[in-house]
Amino acid sequence: MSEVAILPAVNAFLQREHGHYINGISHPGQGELRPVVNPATAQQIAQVHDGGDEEVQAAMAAARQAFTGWASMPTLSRGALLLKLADALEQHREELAQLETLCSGKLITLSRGLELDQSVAYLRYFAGWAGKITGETPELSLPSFHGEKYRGFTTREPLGVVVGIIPWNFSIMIAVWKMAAALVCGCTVVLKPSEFTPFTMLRVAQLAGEVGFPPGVINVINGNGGLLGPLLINHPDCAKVTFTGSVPTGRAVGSAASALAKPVTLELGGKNAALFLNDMSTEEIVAGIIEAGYVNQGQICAAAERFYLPAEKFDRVLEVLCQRLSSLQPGSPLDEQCQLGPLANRAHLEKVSKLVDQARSEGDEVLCGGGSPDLPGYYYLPTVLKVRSADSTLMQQETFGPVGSFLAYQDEEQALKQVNDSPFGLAASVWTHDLSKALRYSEQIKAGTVWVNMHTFLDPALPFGGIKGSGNGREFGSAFIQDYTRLKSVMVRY
Ligand code: TXE
Repeated sequence: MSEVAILPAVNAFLQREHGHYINGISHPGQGELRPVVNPATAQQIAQVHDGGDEEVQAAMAAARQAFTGWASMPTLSRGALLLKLADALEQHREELAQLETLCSGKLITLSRGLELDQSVAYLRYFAGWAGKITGETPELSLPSFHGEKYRGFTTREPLGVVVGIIPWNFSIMIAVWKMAAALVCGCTVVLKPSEFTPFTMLRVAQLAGEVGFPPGVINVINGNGGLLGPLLINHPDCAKVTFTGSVPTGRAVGSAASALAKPVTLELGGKNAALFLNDMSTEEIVAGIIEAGYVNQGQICAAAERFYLPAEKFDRVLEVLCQRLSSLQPGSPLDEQCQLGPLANRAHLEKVSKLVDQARSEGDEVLCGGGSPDLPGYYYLPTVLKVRSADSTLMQQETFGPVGSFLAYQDEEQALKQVNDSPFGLAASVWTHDLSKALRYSEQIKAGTVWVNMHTFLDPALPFGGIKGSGNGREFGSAFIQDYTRLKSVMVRY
Protein backbone atom coordinates (compact mmCIF):
# COMPACT_ATOMS: atom_id res chain seq x y z
CA MET A 1 0.00 0.00 0.00
CA SER A 2 1.33 3.48 -0.75
CA GLU A 3 -0.08 6.92 -0.34
CA VAL A 4 -0.31 9.46 -3.14
CA ALA A 5 2.30 12.20 -2.84
CA ILE A 6 0.81 15.36 -1.40
CA LEU A 7 1.09 18.12 -4.00
CA PRO A 8 3.36 21.06 -3.16
CA ALA A 9 0.33 23.32 -3.71
CA VAL A 10 -1.56 21.47 -0.96
CA ASN A 11 1.34 21.67 1.48
CA ALA A 12 1.79 25.35 0.70
CA PHE A 13 -1.93 26.01 1.20
CA LEU A 14 -1.99 24.22 4.55
CA GLN A 15 0.97 26.22 5.79
CA ARG A 16 -0.78 29.55 5.21
CA GLU A 17 -2.80 31.33 7.86
CA HIS A 18 -6.49 30.70 7.23
CA GLY A 19 -9.80 32.17 8.15
CA HIS A 20 -12.30 33.50 5.66
CA TYR A 21 -12.87 34.74 2.13
CA ILE A 22 -14.68 38.05 2.11
CA ASN A 23 -15.23 40.52 -0.72
CA GLY A 24 -12.77 38.78 -3.02
CA ILE A 25 -9.94 38.64 -0.47
CA SER A 26 -8.60 35.86 1.78
CA HIS A 27 -8.66 37.11 5.38
CA PRO A 28 -7.03 35.13 8.16
CA GLY A 29 -9.14 36.97 10.72
CA GLN A 30 -8.16 37.35 14.34
CA GLY A 31 -10.46 34.91 16.08
CA GLU A 32 -9.41 31.91 18.11
CA LEU A 33 -7.40 29.29 16.26
CA ARG A 34 -9.24 26.03 15.65
CA PRO A 35 -7.21 22.91 14.91
CA VAL A 36 -8.07 21.02 11.74
CA VAL A 37 -7.39 17.33 12.21
CA ASN A 38 -6.72 14.60 9.68
CA PRO A 39 -9.20 11.89 10.72
CA ALA A 40 -6.96 9.16 9.32
CA THR A 41 -4.14 10.01 11.73
CA ALA A 42 -5.85 12.06 14.44
CA GLN A 43 -3.03 14.59 13.88
CA GLN A 44 -3.52 18.29 13.40
CA ILE A 45 -2.74 19.34 9.83
CA ALA A 46 -3.42 23.06 10.05
CA GLN A 47 -5.38 25.68 11.93
CA VAL A 48 -8.11 28.11 11.02
CA HIS A 49 -9.24 31.30 12.73
CA ASP A 50 -12.83 31.29 13.95
CA GLY A 51 -14.98 34.10 12.64
CA GLY A 52 -17.34 36.21 14.73
CA ASP A 53 -19.64 39.16 14.42
CA GLU A 54 -17.04 41.31 12.64
CA GLU A 55 -16.56 38.78 9.84
CA VAL A 56 -20.30 38.17 9.54
CA GLN A 57 -20.95 41.91 9.18
CA ALA A 58 -18.18 42.25 6.60
CA ALA A 59 -19.29 39.23 4.55
CA MET A 60 -22.96 40.19 4.60
CA ALA A 61 -22.14 43.78 3.62
CA ALA A 62 -19.93 42.56 0.77
CA ALA A 63 -22.60 40.14 -0.46
CA ARG A 64 -25.32 42.81 -0.25
CA GLN A 65 -23.19 45.31 -2.12
CA ALA A 66 -22.28 42.80 -4.81
CA PHE A 67 -25.89 41.72 -5.22
CA THR A 68 -27.08 44.66 -7.33
CA GLY A 69 -24.32 44.25 -9.91
CA TRP A 70 -24.50 40.47 -9.95
CA ALA A 71 -28.29 40.38 -10.31
CA SER A 72 -28.21 42.85 -13.19
CA MET A 73 -25.28 41.21 -15.01
CA PRO A 74 -26.41 39.57 -18.27
CA THR A 75 -27.56 36.13 -17.25
CA LEU A 76 -25.34 34.36 -19.80
CA SER A 77 -22.31 36.12 -18.30
CA ARG A 78 -23.23 34.63 -14.92
CA GLY A 79 -23.51 31.22 -16.56
CA ALA A 80 -20.16 31.73 -18.29
CA LEU A 81 -18.47 32.41 -14.94
CA LEU A 82 -19.94 29.22 -13.48
CA LEU A 83 -18.52 27.33 -16.47
CA LYS A 84 -15.12 28.92 -15.88
CA LEU A 85 -15.26 27.89 -12.23
CA ALA A 86 -16.10 24.34 -13.32
CA ASP A 87 -13.01 24.37 -15.55
CA ALA A 88 -10.89 25.69 -12.67
CA LEU A 89 -12.11 22.90 -10.39
CA GLU A 90 -11.23 20.41 -13.09
CA GLN A 91 -7.74 21.89 -13.42
CA HIS A 92 -7.29 21.82 -9.62
CA ARG A 93 -8.99 18.43 -9.22
CA GLU A 94 -6.08 16.67 -7.53
CA GLU A 95 -5.24 19.58 -5.24
CA LEU A 96 -8.84 19.92 -4.04
CA ALA A 97 -9.30 16.15 -3.78
CA GLN A 98 -6.23 15.89 -1.55
CA LEU A 99 -7.43 18.75 0.65
CA GLU A 100 -10.81 17.05 0.96
CA THR A 101 -9.25 13.70 1.88
CA LEU A 102 -6.89 15.28 4.40
CA CYS A 103 -9.75 17.03 6.20
CA SER A 104 -12.63 14.56 5.90
CA GLY A 105 -10.92 11.19 5.55
CA LYS A 106 -12.79 10.48 2.32
CA LEU A 107 -11.01 7.92 0.12
CA ILE A 108 -8.89 9.80 -2.43
CA THR A 109 -10.62 7.86 -5.20
CA LEU A 110 -14.01 9.14 -3.96
CA SER A 111 -12.70 12.66 -3.44
CA ARG A 112 -11.64 12.73 -7.07
CA GLY A 113 -14.37 10.72 -8.75
CA LEU A 114 -17.34 11.80 -6.67
CA GLU A 115 -16.64 15.01 -4.76
CA LEU A 116 -14.70 16.83 -7.48
CA ASP A 117 -16.10 15.36 -10.66
CA GLN A 118 -19.66 15.75 -9.45
CA SER A 119 -19.01 19.30 -8.27
CA VAL A 120 -17.81 20.11 -11.79
CA ALA A 121 -20.89 18.43 -13.27
CA TYR A 122 -23.24 20.38 -10.98
CA LEU A 123 -21.54 23.67 -11.79
CA ARG A 124 -22.00 22.99 -15.50
CA TYR A 125 -25.59 21.90 -14.99
CA PHE A 126 -26.47 25.09 -13.13
CA ALA A 127 -24.58 27.21 -15.68
CA GLY A 128 -26.93 25.74 -18.28
CA TRP A 129 -29.89 27.30 -16.50
CA ALA A 130 -28.63 30.79 -17.33
CA GLY A 131 -31.17 32.33 -19.68
CA LYS A 132 -33.77 29.66 -18.97
CA ILE A 133 -35.24 30.96 -15.72
CA THR A 134 -38.51 32.42 -16.86
CA GLY A 135 -41.93 33.61 -15.73
CA GLU A 136 -45.29 33.11 -17.42
CA THR A 137 -47.61 35.19 -19.57
CA PRO A 138 -51.08 34.00 -18.57
CA GLU A 139 -54.21 35.09 -20.36
CA LEU A 140 -56.06 37.63 -18.20
CA SER A 141 -59.82 37.83 -17.84
CA LEU A 142 -60.39 41.41 -16.67
CA PRO A 143 -63.42 42.88 -18.49
CA SER A 144 -62.81 45.69 -20.99
CA PHE A 145 -65.42 48.51 -20.82
CA HIS A 146 -63.93 51.06 -23.20
CA GLY A 147 -61.70 48.95 -25.45
CA GLU A 148 -58.77 48.92 -23.04
CA LYS A 149 -56.69 45.77 -22.89
CA TYR A 150 -54.60 44.11 -20.22
CA ARG A 151 -51.40 42.15 -20.32
CA GLY A 152 -50.00 40.30 -17.31
CA PHE A 153 -46.77 38.44 -16.86
CA THR A 154 -44.61 37.09 -14.08
CA THR A 155 -40.88 37.42 -13.63
CA ARG A 156 -38.57 35.58 -11.29
CA GLU A 157 -36.40 37.86 -9.19
CA PRO A 158 -33.35 36.74 -7.22
CA LEU A 159 -33.93 36.73 -3.47
CA GLY A 160 -30.75 38.59 -2.46
CA VAL A 161 -28.02 37.30 -0.16
CA VAL A 162 -28.25 33.54 0.44
CA VAL A 163 -26.68 32.02 3.54
CA GLY A 164 -25.52 28.45 2.88
CA ILE A 165 -24.65 26.23 5.84
CA ILE A 166 -22.58 23.23 4.82
CA PRO A 167 -21.82 19.88 6.52
CA TRP A 168 -18.53 17.98 6.50
CA ASN A 169 -19.49 14.93 4.46
CA PHE A 170 -19.30 16.61 1.00
CA SER A 171 -17.62 19.88 1.73
CA ILE A 172 -17.43 20.99 -1.91
CA MET A 173 -20.31 19.25 -3.66
CA ILE A 174 -23.02 20.23 -1.20
CA ALA A 175 -21.66 23.79 -1.12
CA VAL A 176 -21.76 23.83 -4.94
CA TRP A 177 -25.41 22.68 -4.96
CA LYS A 178 -26.33 25.71 -2.88
CA MET A 179 -23.88 28.23 -4.28
CA ALA A 180 -24.40 27.53 -7.98
CA ALA A 181 -28.20 27.46 -7.61
CA ALA A 182 -28.12 30.83 -5.87
CA LEU A 183 -25.61 32.38 -8.28
CA VAL A 184 -27.35 31.40 -11.50
CA CYS A 185 -30.56 32.90 -10.14
CA GLY A 186 -28.74 36.18 -9.48
CA CYS A 187 -28.28 35.85 -5.71
CA THR A 188 -24.95 36.31 -3.92
CA VAL A 189 -23.78 33.93 -1.20
CA VAL A 190 -22.21 33.72 2.22
CA LEU A 191 -21.16 30.14 2.90
CA LYS A 192 -20.45 28.65 6.31
CA PRO A 193 -18.48 25.39 5.96
CA SER A 194 -18.35 22.81 8.72
CA GLU A 195 -15.77 23.37 11.46
CA PHE A 196 -14.21 20.05 10.41
CA THR A 197 -13.73 20.88 6.72
CA PRO A 198 -12.99 24.60 6.52
CA PHE A 199 -10.46 24.63 3.67
CA THR A 200 -11.91 23.34 0.44
CA MET A 201 -14.45 26.13 -0.04
CA LEU A 202 -11.83 28.73 0.88
CA ARG A 203 -9.80 27.40 -2.04
CA VAL A 204 -12.84 27.18 -4.33
CA ALA A 205 -13.72 30.80 -3.51
CA GLN A 206 -10.16 31.88 -4.33
CA LEU A 207 -10.41 30.07 -7.67
CA ALA A 208 -13.72 31.82 -8.31
CA GLY A 209 -11.97 35.15 -7.74
CA GLU A 210 -9.19 34.12 -10.13
CA VAL A 211 -11.63 33.23 -12.94
CA GLY A 212 -13.39 36.57 -12.63
CA PHE A 213 -16.24 36.39 -10.11
CA PRO A 214 -16.70 39.95 -8.84
CA PRO A 215 -15.73 40.56 -5.20
CA GLY A 216 -18.53 39.91 -2.73
CA VAL A 217 -20.46 37.47 -4.91
CA ILE A 218 -19.02 34.45 -3.05
CA ASN A 219 -17.97 34.78 0.58
CA VAL A 220 -16.88 32.06 3.00
CA ILE A 221 -16.86 32.38 6.78
CA ASN A 222 -15.40 29.75 9.07
CA GLY A 223 -16.03 29.12 12.71
CA ASN A 224 -18.42 27.83 15.30
CA GLY A 225 -21.81 27.04 13.77
CA GLY A 226 -23.67 27.69 17.01
CA LEU A 227 -22.33 31.25 17.02
CA LEU A 228 -22.15 32.08 13.31
CA GLY A 229 -25.41 30.37 12.33
CA PRO A 230 -27.70 32.68 14.32
CA LEU A 231 -25.62 35.77 13.41
CA LEU A 232 -25.96 34.97 9.72
CA ILE A 233 -29.61 33.90 9.80
CA ASN A 234 -30.73 36.89 11.88
CA HIS A 235 -28.78 39.37 9.78
CA PRO A 236 -31.21 41.77 8.07
CA ASP A 237 -29.50 41.21 4.70
CA CYS A 238 -29.92 37.45 4.82
CA ALA A 239 -32.74 36.80 2.33
CA LYS A 240 -32.68 33.02 2.43
CA VAL A 241 -31.08 30.17 4.31
CA THR A 242 -30.13 26.82 2.85
CA PHE A 243 -28.86 24.14 5.20
CA THR A 244 -27.66 20.56 4.99
CA GLY A 245 -26.79 18.77 8.19
CA SER A 246 -28.12 17.01 11.24
CA VAL A 247 -31.76 16.92 12.27
CA PRO A 248 -31.43 18.87 15.56
CA THR A 249 -29.31 21.64 14.03
CA GLY A 250 -31.60 21.76 11.00
CA ARG A 251 -34.63 22.19 13.24
CA ALA A 252 -32.92 25.08 15.04
CA VAL A 253 -31.97 26.69 11.71
CA GLY A 254 -35.51 26.19 10.39
CA SER A 255 -37.09 27.77 13.47
CA ALA A 256 -34.72 30.74 13.45
CA ALA A 257 -35.33 31.45 9.75
CA SER A 258 -39.08 30.87 9.92
CA ALA A 259 -39.42 33.16 12.94
CA LEU A 260 -38.20 35.96 10.65
CA ALA A 261 -40.32 34.73 7.73
CA LYS A 262 -37.16 33.97 5.73
CA PRO A 263 -37.39 31.16 3.19
CA VAL A 264 -35.36 28.15 4.25
CA THR A 265 -34.31 24.95 2.51
CA LEU A 266 -33.49 22.12 4.90
CA GLU A 267 -31.83 18.93 3.75
CA LEU A 268 -31.61 16.81 6.86
CA GLY A 269 -30.79 13.21 7.40
CA GLY A 270 -33.15 10.47 8.25
CA LYS A 271 -33.17 6.74 8.49
CA ASN A 272 -33.38 5.67 4.89
CA ALA A 273 -34.70 2.22 4.04
CA ALA A 274 -33.80 -0.35 1.39
CA LEU A 275 -36.33 -3.07 0.62
CA PHE A 276 -35.07 -6.17 -1.19
CA LEU A 277 -37.66 -8.49 -2.75
CA ASN A 278 -37.28 -12.24 -2.86
CA ASP A 279 -36.61 -12.44 -6.59
CA MET A 280 -33.15 -10.91 -6.10
CA SER A 281 -30.26 -13.36 -5.71
CA THR A 282 -28.11 -13.41 -2.59
CA GLU A 283 -25.24 -11.94 -4.58
CA GLU A 284 -27.41 -9.12 -5.96
CA ILE A 285 -28.75 -8.31 -2.50
CA VAL A 286 -25.28 -8.19 -0.93
CA ALA A 287 -23.96 -5.90 -3.69
CA GLY A 288 -27.04 -3.70 -3.31
CA ILE A 289 -26.62 -3.44 0.47
CA ILE A 290 -22.98 -2.37 0.13
CA GLU A 291 -23.89 0.25 -2.46
CA ALA A 292 -26.80 1.52 -0.39
CA GLY A 293 -25.27 1.60 3.06
CA TYR A 294 -21.50 1.48 3.18
CA VAL A 295 -20.03 3.86 0.59
CA ASN A 296 -18.02 6.65 2.28
CA GLN A 297 -18.43 4.71 5.55
CA GLY A 298 -22.15 5.45 5.44
CA GLN A 299 -21.56 9.19 5.74
CA ILE A 300 -23.99 10.13 3.01
CA CYS A 301 -27.33 11.62 3.96
CA ALA A 302 -29.14 9.48 1.40
CA ALA A 303 -27.44 6.22 2.45
CA ALA A 304 -29.65 3.40 3.70
CA GLU A 305 -29.45 2.28 7.32
CA ARG A 306 -32.63 0.18 7.58
CA PHE A 307 -32.58 -2.97 5.46
CA TYR A 308 -35.59 -5.24 4.93
CA LEU A 309 -34.73 -8.68 3.58
CA PRO A 310 -36.93 -11.67 2.67
CA ALA A 311 -36.90 -14.14 5.58
CA GLU A 312 -35.83 -17.10 3.47
CA LYS A 313 -32.65 -15.34 2.29
CA PHE A 314 -31.94 -13.42 5.49
CA ASP A 315 -29.27 -15.59 7.17
CA ARG A 316 -27.38 -16.38 3.99
CA VAL A 317 -27.32 -12.75 2.85
CA LEU A 318 -25.97 -11.57 6.19
CA GLU A 319 -23.35 -14.30 6.21
CA VAL A 320 -22.03 -13.31 2.77
CA LEU A 321 -22.35 -9.61 3.59
CA CYS A 322 -20.27 -10.01 6.75
CA GLN A 323 -17.60 -11.95 4.84
CA ARG A 324 -17.47 -9.18 2.24
CA LEU A 325 -17.41 -6.31 4.73
CA SER A 326 -14.87 -8.00 7.00
CA SER A 327 -12.49 -8.34 4.06
CA LEU A 328 -12.26 -4.55 3.70
CA GLN A 329 -8.94 -3.50 5.17
CA PRO A 330 -8.89 -0.14 6.91
CA GLY A 331 -6.04 2.02 5.69
CA SER A 332 -4.93 5.43 4.62
CA PRO A 333 -7.57 7.20 2.51
CA LEU A 334 -4.65 8.67 0.54
CA ASP A 335 -3.91 5.16 -0.74
CA GLU A 336 -5.66 4.60 -4.06
CA GLN A 337 -6.15 0.89 -3.23
CA CYS A 338 -7.73 1.56 0.17
CA GLN A 339 -11.39 0.54 0.52
CA LEU A 340 -12.08 1.59 4.09
CA GLY A 341 -11.23 5.03 5.39
CA PRO A 342 -11.91 6.63 8.77
CA LEU A 343 -15.01 8.43 9.96
CA ALA A 344 -14.74 12.15 9.51
CA ASN A 345 -14.08 13.28 13.06
CA ARG A 346 -13.73 12.13 16.64
CA ALA A 347 -17.15 13.38 17.77
CA HIS A 348 -18.77 11.44 14.98
CA LEU A 349 -16.82 8.27 15.79
CA GLU A 350 -17.90 8.57 19.42
CA LYS A 351 -21.52 9.04 18.37
CA VAL A 352 -21.47 5.97 16.08
CA SER A 353 -19.78 3.74 18.70
CA LYS A 354 -22.18 4.86 21.39
CA LEU A 355 -25.20 4.06 19.24
CA VAL A 356 -23.90 0.59 18.38
CA ASP A 357 -23.08 -0.09 22.05
CA GLN A 358 -26.60 0.96 22.94
CA ALA A 359 -28.06 -1.37 20.29
CA ARG A 360 -25.95 -4.21 21.65
CA SER A 361 -27.04 -3.54 25.21
CA GLU A 362 -30.66 -3.49 24.09
CA GLY A 363 -30.29 -6.98 22.60
CA ASP A 364 -29.57 -6.35 18.92
CA GLU A 365 -26.99 -8.81 17.61
CA VAL A 366 -23.74 -7.50 16.12
CA LEU A 367 -22.86 -9.93 13.32
CA CYS A 368 -19.68 -8.15 12.23
CA GLY A 369 -17.82 -4.96 12.98
CA GLY A 370 -19.15 -3.19 16.05
CA GLY A 371 -15.86 -1.59 17.04
CA SER A 372 -12.75 0.23 15.92
CA PRO A 373 -9.58 -1.36 14.58
CA ASP A 374 -6.32 -0.71 16.38
CA LEU A 375 -5.35 2.35 14.37
CA PRO A 376 -4.62 5.93 15.44
CA GLY A 377 -7.37 7.50 13.26
CA TYR A 378 -11.13 7.61 13.70
CA TYR A 379 -11.89 4.25 12.11
CA TYR A 380 -15.00 2.18 12.69
CA LEU A 381 -15.46 -1.24 11.15
CA PRO A 382 -18.42 -1.83 8.83
CA THR A 383 -21.11 -3.19 11.09
CA VAL A 384 -24.08 -5.46 10.54
CA LEU A 385 -26.78 -5.49 13.19
CA LYS A 386 -29.49 -8.13 13.31
CA VAL A 387 -32.06 -6.08 15.17
CA ARG A 388 -34.65 -7.46 17.59
CA SER A 389 -37.59 -5.70 16.01
CA ALA A 390 -38.74 -2.66 14.10
CA ASP A 391 -38.74 -0.86 17.47
CA SER A 392 -34.98 -1.24 17.99
CA THR A 393 -33.24 2.08 18.56
CA LEU A 394 -31.14 1.63 15.44
CA MET A 395 -34.22 1.17 13.27
CA GLN A 396 -35.18 4.69 14.39
CA GLN A 397 -32.05 6.70 14.98
CA GLU A 398 -29.55 7.71 12.31
CA THR A 399 -25.94 6.66 12.92
CA PHE A 400 -24.58 8.30 9.74
CA GLY A 401 -21.89 5.63 9.89
CA PRO A 402 -21.12 2.21 8.40
CA VAL A 403 -23.87 0.56 10.38
CA GLY A 404 -26.72 -1.35 8.75
CA SER A 405 -29.71 -2.59 10.74
CA PHE A 406 -31.37 -5.65 9.27
CA LEU A 407 -34.83 -7.08 9.67
CA ALA A 408 -36.38 -10.13 8.00
CA TYR A 409 -39.89 -10.01 6.60
CA GLN A 410 -42.37 -12.69 5.55
CA ASP A 411 -44.83 -10.48 3.79
CA GLU A 412 -43.90 -7.68 1.36
CA GLU A 413 -46.89 -5.52 2.24
CA GLN A 414 -45.88 -5.64 5.90
CA ALA A 415 -42.28 -4.72 4.96
CA LEU A 416 -43.55 -1.79 2.93
CA LYS A 417 -45.48 -0.53 5.96
CA GLN A 418 -42.29 -0.76 8.03
CA VAL A 419 -40.35 1.14 5.37
CA ASN A 420 -42.87 3.97 5.68
CA ASP A 421 -43.12 3.77 9.45
CA SER A 422 -40.52 6.47 10.06
CA PRO A 423 -40.64 10.13 11.01
CA PHE A 424 -38.16 10.73 8.16
CA GLY A 425 -38.42 10.53 4.38
CA LEU A 426 -35.31 11.59 2.54
CA ALA A 427 -34.68 8.55 0.33
CA ALA A 428 -35.42 4.84 -0.04
CA SER A 429 -34.82 2.04 -2.50
CA VAL A 430 -36.65 -1.03 -3.70
CA TRP A 431 -34.76 -3.88 -5.34
CA THR A 432 -36.51 -6.36 -7.63
CA HIS A 433 -36.65 -7.68 -11.20
CA ASP A 434 -40.43 -7.34 -11.15
CA LEU A 435 -41.09 -4.06 -12.96
CA SER A 436 -44.70 -3.90 -11.90
CA LYS A 437 -43.82 -4.23 -8.20
CA ALA A 438 -40.94 -1.79 -8.58
CA LEU A 439 -43.25 0.88 -9.92
CA ARG A 440 -46.11 0.14 -7.52
CA TYR A 441 -43.85 0.16 -4.47
CA SER A 442 -41.96 3.27 -5.55
CA GLU A 443 -45.35 5.04 -5.71
CA GLN A 444 -46.21 3.86 -2.21
CA ILE A 445 -42.90 4.64 -0.52
CA LYS A 446 -43.00 7.94 1.33
CA ALA A 447 -39.67 9.61 0.55
CA GLY A 448 -38.36 12.48 -1.54
CA THR A 449 -36.31 10.09 -3.71
CA VAL A 450 -37.03 6.43 -4.43
CA TRP A 451 -34.46 4.38 -6.30
CA VAL A 452 -35.15 1.09 -8.05
CA ASN A 453 -32.23 -1.37 -8.12
CA MET A 454 -29.81 1.36 -7.12
CA HIS A 455 -29.25 3.66 -4.17
CA THR A 456 -27.45 6.90 -3.28
CA PHE A 457 -26.72 8.06 -6.85
CA LEU A 458 -27.82 11.61 -7.57
CA ASP A 459 -28.09 13.37 -10.89
CA PRO A 460 -28.23 17.15 -11.34
CA ALA A 461 -31.36 16.83 -13.48
CA LEU A 462 -33.40 15.09 -10.76
CA PRO A 463 -34.41 17.15 -7.72
CA PHE A 464 -33.25 15.97 -4.32
CA GLY A 465 -34.74 16.67 -0.91
CA GLY A 466 -36.80 15.17 1.84
CA ILE A 467 -40.30 14.95 3.20
CA LYS A 468 -41.54 14.59 6.79
CA GLY A 469 -38.70 15.19 9.30
CA SER A 470 -36.04 15.08 6.58
CA GLY A 471 -36.59 18.67 5.55
CA ASN A 472 -38.17 20.76 2.87
CA GLY A 473 -37.25 22.36 -0.43
CA ARG A 474 -35.40 20.69 -3.26
CA GLU A 475 -31.84 20.93 -4.51
CA PHE A 476 -31.17 21.05 -8.28
CA GLY A 477 -33.39 19.70 -11.07
CA SER A 478 -35.58 22.60 -12.11
CA ALA A 479 -37.06 22.68 -8.61
CA PHE A 480 -34.28 24.87 -7.18
CA ILE A 481 -35.57 27.89 -9.10
CA GLN A 482 -38.50 28.46 -6.82
CA ASP A 483 -36.22 28.22 -3.77
CA TYR A 484 -33.85 30.97 -4.93
CA THR A 485 -36.21 33.38 -6.68
CA ARG A 486 -39.45 35.14 -5.87
CA LEU A 487 -42.27 35.65 -8.32
CA LYS A 488 -43.28 39.14 -9.32
CA SER A 489 -46.55 39.77 -11.13
CA VAL A 490 -46.74 42.70 -13.56
CA MET A 491 -50.03 43.89 -15.04
CA VAL A 492 -50.31 46.49 -17.79
CA ARG A 493 -53.35 48.37 -19.09
CA TYR A 494 -52.99 49.55 -22.69
O1 TXE B 1 -23.62 18.51 12.27
P1 TXE B 1 -24.42 19.87 12.32
P2 TXE B 1 -22.27 18.08 13.01
C1 TXE B 1 -25.02 14.22 11.35
C2 TXE B 1 -24.06 13.12 11.76
C3 TXE B 1 -23.16 13.76 12.76
C4 TXE B 1 -24.08 14.77 13.40
C5 TXE B 1 -23.39 15.96 13.98
O2 TXE B 1 -24.79 12.10 12.37
O3 TXE B 1 -22.64 12.88 13.70
O4 TXE B 1 -24.91 15.21 12.35
O5 TXE B 1 -22.48 16.52 13.04
C6 TXE B 1 -23.50 24.29 11.38
N1 TXE B 1 -27.04 27.31 13.48
N2 TXE B 1 -24.72 14.80 10.06
O6 TXE B 1 -22.24 18.62 14.38
O7 TXE B 1 -24.44 20.44 13.67
C7 TXE B 1 -22.17 23.57 11.52
O8 TXE B 1 -21.16 24.50 11.84
C8 TXE B 1 -26.60 27.24 12.22
C9 TXE B 1 -25.63 14.51 9.00
O9 TXE B 1 -21.14 18.42 12.14
O10 TXE B 1 -25.73 19.62 11.68
C10 TXE B 1 -22.05 22.94 10.16
O11 TXE B 1 -21.58 23.90 9.24
N3 TXE B 1 -25.65 26.40 11.83
C11 TXE B 1 -25.49 15.46 7.87
C12 TXE B 1 -23.48 22.56 9.81
O12 TXE B 1 -24.29 23.36 10.65
C13 TXE B 1 -25.12 25.56 12.73
C14 TXE B 1 -24.10 15.80 7.51
C15 TXE B 1 -23.82 21.10 10.06
O13 TXE B 1 -23.53 20.81 11.40
C16 TXE B 1 -25.54 25.58 14.07
C17 TXE B 1 -23.30 16.09 8.66
C18 TXE B 1 -26.55 26.50 14.43
N4 TXE B 1 -27.03 26.59 15.67
C19 TXE B 1 -23.60 15.55 9.88
N5 TXE B 1 -24.84 24.66 14.74
C20 TXE B 1 -26.35 15.15 6.64
N6 TXE B 1 -27.60 14.79 6.84
O14 TXE B 1 -25.91 15.30 5.53
C21 TXE B 1 -24.01 24.07 13.86
N7 TXE B 1 -24.18 24.62 12.64
